[in-house]
Amino acid sequence: MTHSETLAKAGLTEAELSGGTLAVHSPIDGAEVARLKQTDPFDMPAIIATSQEAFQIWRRVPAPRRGELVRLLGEELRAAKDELGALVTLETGKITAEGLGEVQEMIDICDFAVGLSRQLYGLTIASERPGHRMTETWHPIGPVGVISAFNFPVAVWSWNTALALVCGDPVIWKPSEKTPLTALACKKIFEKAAARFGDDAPEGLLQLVIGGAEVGEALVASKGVPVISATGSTRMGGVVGPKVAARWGRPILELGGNNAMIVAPSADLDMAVRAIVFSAVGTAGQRCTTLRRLIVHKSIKAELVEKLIKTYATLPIGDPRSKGTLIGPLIDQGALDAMQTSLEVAKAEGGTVHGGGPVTEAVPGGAYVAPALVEMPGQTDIVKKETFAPILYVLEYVGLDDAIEIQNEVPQGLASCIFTLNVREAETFLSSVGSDCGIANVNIGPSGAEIGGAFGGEKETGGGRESGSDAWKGYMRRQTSTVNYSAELPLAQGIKFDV
Ligand code: UN1
Repeated sequence: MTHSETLAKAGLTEAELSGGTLAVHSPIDGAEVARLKQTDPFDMPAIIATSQEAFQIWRRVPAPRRGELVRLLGEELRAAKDELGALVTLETGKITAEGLGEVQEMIDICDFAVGLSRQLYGLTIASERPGHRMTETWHPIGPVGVISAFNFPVAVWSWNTALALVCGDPVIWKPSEKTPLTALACKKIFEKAAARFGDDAPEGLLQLVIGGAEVGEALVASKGVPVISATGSTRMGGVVGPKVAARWGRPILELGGNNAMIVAPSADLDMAVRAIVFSAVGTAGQRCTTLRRLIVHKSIKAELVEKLIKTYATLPIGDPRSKGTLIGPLIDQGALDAMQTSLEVAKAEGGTVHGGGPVTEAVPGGAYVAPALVEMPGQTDIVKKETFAPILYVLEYVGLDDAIEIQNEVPQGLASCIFTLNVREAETFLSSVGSDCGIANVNIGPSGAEIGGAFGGEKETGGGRESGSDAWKGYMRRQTSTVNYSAELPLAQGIKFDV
């Protein structure tokens, strides 16, 4: 299918795709596929005001009814799955299965949010005073600004939006400048759901703003947007987080990862190899959860490295739309350059690099690259950095305590895992003295998390949680209420204050 056909099938019109200043390229072949009109930063106050007005209406709609809108969104996503998946592939370079998988993740979070819309449970709390009742209630908080990254251009938006909508909050979405087309398509899918929903979905419940830093900064700076959920680099989060906090907003940050796998002597190595390859080279190493460090027991290191080198040599790299391809292109030439620079630094720090070179014969115009396996003498500076590319550093350990120390000794804290058949090792890894990450798995790679769990991590990963579990609480305000149904006025803490 040509790029134009993919765009048309996803419902994007010629008029929408042209006449603007933001050039959009497909990483598949570098072709320019659109010139989008950008949001004028001057319009941001009005956009935020519209969102505030929508909030006044939406917060009054009962939560299960709000859930109905998300149910319809899930239905529309099911109907559009193939076309939207293909557009994700066109715009990010993900292979077809991963493009479709991303849309599936959107459908799944919609289902989750629909169930949630009949819950949003509060608490009753035992009061220390006679004739008193204490409760905790969750209320809508207001407009949520969603700043999303290129690598999961639509799933991460949907995690935030499905929850925000059932929680009673409108959304203003600023997608990555590298992936605005999938955002346009999602906006249209949302509008279909909203049209079916009826009149109680206010105008401006979902607004899309397209552009660069200035547009994002307007969201970040505005008191009219109480929650900013930002996904991207640690550098970006380091700017956004303090700015949001300084105006008393709530940042939900999902930033860089430097995810590791410990492979213990008892590990099922064939299973480990499959998990390593998917999580290290899948999405061309451009997931937040990508496996970047392999911490292998000394006794099995040589065997495992040999198996991996063999498997890496067979991996089909090329057009992500072609059947059988497992590794598509990097997002752009800049990503490829950054990868090559990191490999040079790794060499200078004593690393032995296997693979990792550009694959020029794949598709002209795209930044295709062979995944790299890099044996390192220790956890040097470059290993502690996240390079958003398929580089897997291999380190060696002897005792489990050392392995856990190596695993935790990086600034990031997103995903981690251990391959072992030894229950003591597995439980230690998951315990309070084990992995310090937001995600810790046993006999599963660090990537490809299900939507049902809370997603996010500690340290420079930003501390935010999105998606499942009780992440919805981040999109609501908590209210504690004490009701006195007695004829006395006892004070808490036994204080006497007779007037
Ligand atoms: C991301 O890379 O920002 O766990 C999100 C995973 C996916 C989500 C990744 N479910 O790999």
